[in-house]
Amino acid sequence: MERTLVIIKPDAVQRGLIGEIITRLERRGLKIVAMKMMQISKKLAAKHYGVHVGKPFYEGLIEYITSNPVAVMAVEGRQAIEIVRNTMGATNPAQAAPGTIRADLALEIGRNLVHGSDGPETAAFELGLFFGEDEILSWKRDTDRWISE
Ligand code: DAT
Ligand code: MG
Repeated sequence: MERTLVIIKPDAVQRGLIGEIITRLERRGLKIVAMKMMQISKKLAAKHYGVHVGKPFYEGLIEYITSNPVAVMAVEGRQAIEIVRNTMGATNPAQAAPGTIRADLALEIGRNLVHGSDGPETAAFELGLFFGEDEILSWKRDTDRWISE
């Protein structure tokens, strides 16, 4: 089964949307295999957003993501990476499809509530940044057989 990293960003935590976002992911059938609250350090943020170094929004992005607590999760499911990205919607909420988290709950690209890894290599890298091996649980859910063939 595929695993991906989800970050419920500081704006979502401040706005009381942790439950709403988790609910949307859970209701699709994704399984949470790790979860914690944390405040991201500058060092961790720089690693996580390393691909964006030098872009005009980089400094603001680091400031924002480290400013307040976030909730981070590892979620698992068939095609979890793509499913999470599609549930989140496009990076800019103004362009996100209605029904997605970013379209339904956000207005601006710099306050887009949620992060999801964008590919298998990124997912493995990002999960490794945020979770130790022993923090990610392999557990059997009784509804699994009703969600996956
Ligand atoms: P995503 O979060 O959808 O994977 P990304 O990896 O391209 O998007 O960018 C990471 C975050 O950086 C994104 O969630 C919001 C911010 N960002 C990206 N492009 C931006 C821009 N043009 N202006 C302001 N913030 C931007
Ligand atoms: Mg990205």
